[in-house]
Amino acid sequence: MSRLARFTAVPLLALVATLALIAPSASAQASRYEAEDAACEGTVDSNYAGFSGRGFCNTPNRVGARMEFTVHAETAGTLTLGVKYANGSTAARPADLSVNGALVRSAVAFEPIGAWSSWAVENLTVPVRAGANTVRLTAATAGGLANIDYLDTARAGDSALPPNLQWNSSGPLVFPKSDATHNIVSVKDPSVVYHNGRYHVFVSVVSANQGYSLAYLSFTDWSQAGSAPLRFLDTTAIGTGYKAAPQVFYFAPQQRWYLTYQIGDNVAYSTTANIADPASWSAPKPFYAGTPQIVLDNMGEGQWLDFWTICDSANCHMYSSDDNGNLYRAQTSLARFPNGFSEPVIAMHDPNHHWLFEGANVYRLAGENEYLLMVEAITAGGRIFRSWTSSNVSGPWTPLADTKENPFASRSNVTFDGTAWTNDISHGELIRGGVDQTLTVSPCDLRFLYQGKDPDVSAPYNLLPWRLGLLTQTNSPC
Ligand SMILES: [Ca+2]
Ligand SMILES: [Ca+2]
Repeated sequence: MSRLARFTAVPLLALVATLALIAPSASAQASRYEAEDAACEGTVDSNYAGFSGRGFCNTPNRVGARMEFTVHAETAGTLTLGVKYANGSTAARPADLSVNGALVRSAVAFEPIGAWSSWAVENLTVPVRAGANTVRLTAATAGGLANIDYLDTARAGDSALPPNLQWNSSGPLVFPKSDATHNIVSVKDPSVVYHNGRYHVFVSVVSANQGYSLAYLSFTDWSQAGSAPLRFLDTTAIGTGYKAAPQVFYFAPQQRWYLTYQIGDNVAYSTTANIADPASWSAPKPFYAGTPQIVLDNMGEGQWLDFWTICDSANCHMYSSDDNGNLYRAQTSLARFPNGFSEPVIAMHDPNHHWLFEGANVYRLAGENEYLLMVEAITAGGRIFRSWTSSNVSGPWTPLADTKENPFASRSNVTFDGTAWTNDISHGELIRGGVDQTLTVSPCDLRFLYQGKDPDVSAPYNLLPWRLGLLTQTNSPC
């Protein structure tokens, strides 16, 4: 099915779009503007899967082809736009972005994704005035525009977190421990919840033969973390074979604990009714039939990894990375979880794969209409975390502290109790205020359990001596 939507019909279409979208209340978290309801110079098509609503805008393949959204802003200021697009060609389809007739950014890339049924989001922060704003994309090359599905908006600025974060780190708190059948060289990738008076920590452990598996430890206080025994989960129904990067949360609708983790070419989960009993986890079940095509087409020399699930009141969202500059997001409904996850969409991309590498976390900030995204990057000075916020768990994402000079967490904004034992602030997890699938943290009490290592040791990545330490924010505004 396709529908002609001539660009000459802008006034009527713009009016319809404006009327339809004034409806969201002042508390609306984000607004979606479907391309098929906007002014599309070209056809509204539906011949490739993965779109929202009734279709997507397919412009003529020529310079100057354009489409225009009418976007409502409650107040003047900045909005972050998330433009969902498909580009199954082999070249970028750059577009000039203008707002209310003024050029905001020229040649936004709209990079190729591999297939017309694969979708990605460009995150763009723009100035707006109160009321109706025209947001226009104009093709800069002969390919025309990428196919455009919709434009999401989120307010930008006004974060509950300070723009410059400062931290103090503990020394190493959790160490590798071996037994008769496990010769462990590192503990890494922690996920942690505090429940019934105890911390419950799940980690990857790497053995001297470079094999990855999962382990569990529990303690009442951080001073006890170093003496807590490691319970190796390959002796449970989770089983042997490659398992890494766990995430634990309580899925309240089913009154079950979920442990998700990567199993090589896929992501799997186990469940239990009792988080304190590591023998009770169920056997792994994969979320997908295999690695999705969009990941295969975009991961390059990387791999699909570091899966992270967070739910709002309607949906569960699974973020993941590929070590190749892509942050993916997939979605299922709260009612269908753990089944029904969609094909992932590229939620963010950076052409420098080290700069948007892996280890993504997303949290809801308690008491705020705000979500926090953190992604690990590699710099010459070590691993760091960059950060973004959004009023919607699915984005679009606005930079918070995302530069080398102003990171979320790196050696440069961390002081140490005693020796600075690591230059890397790597894969970890914030200490949550609760345990459930909303992954809520207090913006007044940021603590980050992370992996670090002795900077003087050089070894293959899988043999690096990772240990766990705890960052505590020192400039809380609360
Ligand atoms: Ca076209
Ligand atoms: Ca659409």
